[in-house]
Amino acid sequence: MAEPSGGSERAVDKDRQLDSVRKDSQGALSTNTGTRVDDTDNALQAGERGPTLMEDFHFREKITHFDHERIPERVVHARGAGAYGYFQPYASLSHYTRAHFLSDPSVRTPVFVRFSTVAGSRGSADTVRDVRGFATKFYTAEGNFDLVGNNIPVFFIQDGIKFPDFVHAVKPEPHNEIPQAQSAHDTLWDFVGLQPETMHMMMWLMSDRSLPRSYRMMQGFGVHTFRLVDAQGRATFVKFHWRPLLGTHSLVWDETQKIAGKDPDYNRRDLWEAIERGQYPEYELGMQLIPESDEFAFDFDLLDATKLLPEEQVPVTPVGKMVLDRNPDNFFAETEQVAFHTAHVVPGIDFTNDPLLQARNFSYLDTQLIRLGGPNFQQLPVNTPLAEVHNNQRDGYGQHRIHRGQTSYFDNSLASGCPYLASSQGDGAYTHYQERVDGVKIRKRSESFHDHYSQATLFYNSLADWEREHLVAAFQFELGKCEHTHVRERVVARLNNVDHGLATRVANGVGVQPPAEESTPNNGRSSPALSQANTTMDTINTRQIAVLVAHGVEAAGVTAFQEAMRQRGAVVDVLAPADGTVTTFEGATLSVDRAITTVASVLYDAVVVAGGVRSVAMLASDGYATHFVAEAFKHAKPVAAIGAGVDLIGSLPIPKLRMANGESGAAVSDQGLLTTRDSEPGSAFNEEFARLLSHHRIWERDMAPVPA
Ligand code: HDE
Repeated sequence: MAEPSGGSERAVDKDRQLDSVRKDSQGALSTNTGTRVDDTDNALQAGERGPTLMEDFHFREKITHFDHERIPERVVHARGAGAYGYFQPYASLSHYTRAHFLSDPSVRTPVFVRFSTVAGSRGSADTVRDVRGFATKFYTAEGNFDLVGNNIPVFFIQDGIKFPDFVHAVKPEPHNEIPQAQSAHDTLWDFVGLQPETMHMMMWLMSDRSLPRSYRMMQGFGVHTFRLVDAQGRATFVKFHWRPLLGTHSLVWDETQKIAGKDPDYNRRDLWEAIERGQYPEYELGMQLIPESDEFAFDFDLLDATKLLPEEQVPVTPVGKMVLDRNPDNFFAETEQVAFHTAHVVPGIDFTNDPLLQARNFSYLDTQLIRLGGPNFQQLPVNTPLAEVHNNQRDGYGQHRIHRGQTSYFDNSLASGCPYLASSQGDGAYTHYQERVDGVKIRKRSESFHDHYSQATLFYNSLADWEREHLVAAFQFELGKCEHTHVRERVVARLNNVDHGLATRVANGVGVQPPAEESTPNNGRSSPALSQANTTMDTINTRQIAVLVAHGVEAAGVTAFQEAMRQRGAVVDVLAPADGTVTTFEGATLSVDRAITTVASVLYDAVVVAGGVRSVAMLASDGYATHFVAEAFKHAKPVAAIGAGVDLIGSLPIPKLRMANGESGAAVSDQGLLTTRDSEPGSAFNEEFARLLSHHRIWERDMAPVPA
């Protein structure tokens, strides 16, 4: 085999490959056979008011093509957003794996990533409570490698044979197709109550992990234990992790529900816009590496996908970085038609006997056949590998290749034996890891898969107080939506095995009898790495800040603040009661980015009320503006006021915190409320604002009393 070319050149190869199929809108209108068309608004008919004629081939072709535009949406993960980029390892991992793309730090491998929700249809809202898919296709020189992961490190079930049951339970109920993209309904919780193996994952689903602020701010996990195999055939178990460089951050539940109406494309738009602005999402790939000799060293089974491997036991080694730097040209052609498959592996990466992974290795190929209409889906441009493809597979729907020659079988002599068999050494052929397998045919779950609660408790214990509050509220919300009392009761009984206090609080919130006594004592174990309180909080890059202004605004303060935040990478929007410009206190004009009525506080990370007595008076009498600020406060966001803006905050129905008063220019910061009477706040104000924003939210603030 020719040595795969290395260096940064490779990252553009996929882009170059796609160039051959890109098509711009240009030239004269024509049919699909190239016949030019001079009228596409009026069908051919017999007389001005007569019937349409069969003869109108342009009409028939246009309508027929339209009638066939839709393909089946993915049975799960139907709603998604994708982007291209590249991956580059920090150093060679050749002592663990022979995979070429992990063996040379000078090799940049092109990637396509698709993020998704799971339960909703293609047109459902982005911010529903759900797991997020995080699927990466590496176009390596040795073939495509797909890492098809989620943003949660464990899964609902242990054996893939239960997947259709689980998905049927979480999807809209079959008799009335309600609710869309929601887990808060009877069938899911009925399933959960009857399947204790779901309990660990349900803790994650009820946590803030299922409400990511951005696809750029969530982790990714391969979930299963995989194998890395080196050139000598030695294996190491591995768990894959993606860590976003911006930190792992979430929205709050009330906010996500409102965003679902205000901007159903919230996460998709956020990804698209960040890439368009050149603020490329970045993720570090990490690996937990486990020697084969440690296969049985843990109190859970490495083959059980409902378990995670605590980082405190086996640290995550950072091995490389992925950058997403290009949006697709066409959603359907690329993001919809991309076909991931867990069995798309390259030499040096292999499977384990995790029964969930084994089932996936069947399902993903099968699903593409129905979704993409036949066996030639690998020829779709987004799926085409950069590695050369030669084999004797022929024909089928959508065959785009023109295979030449007389032979399509192996072994042959008429084509000099081509395509010939690759060797594992010189030609880099894939060889399966030689695992010894010995067993009787049996339908039985291993004893080592039987503990369903220890890690659910571990996760619960690891959460910060505010995360735990959110989790309790989520359980109460979801079970509170269930019509059947016995469904609520059974889940509460399961929770009693996780933590008695948790079960009691949930029971009290949903009107069922709390368990009289604890069934399993809390094991007291925790893993700090599982809490989002311990994530990266050192940047405000790409954060969205709203500055509220009206006529009479003291603009000097606004402009200086804007500049200071932009230098730190944040996006600052000036919002006013109407679009266009406002006349400033200084007599100049200030451009308005958006009218307040066209956006909402839930679309921003922080809000600032600008100074200027007239401006503030106008904003204070505008219900949209006051609601905007109160709501941002309710959602624990940094809220700041400059000069007379402080008076607007004082008039709101929010808890009374300490605020700047009198004529003193000094800024006062209290639980994320930052105020200064100075109409041109200085660098100390800006520093403090950036610090608050880098912490994402101010969780110690009491959000409950705010009526917004
Ligand atoms: Fe999937 N899953 N899955 N899944 N999954 C699909 O494949 C399936 C599982 C995941 O952006 C489907 O092409 C089974 C775990 C992602 O295109 C389907 C089982 C994890 C995506 C399928 C699982 C995932 C899918 C639907 C249990 C995290 C979206 C369309 C054995 C590690 C990929 C498609 C994209 C998509 C089957 C469990 C992640 C039907 C049978 C565990 C990110 O093949």
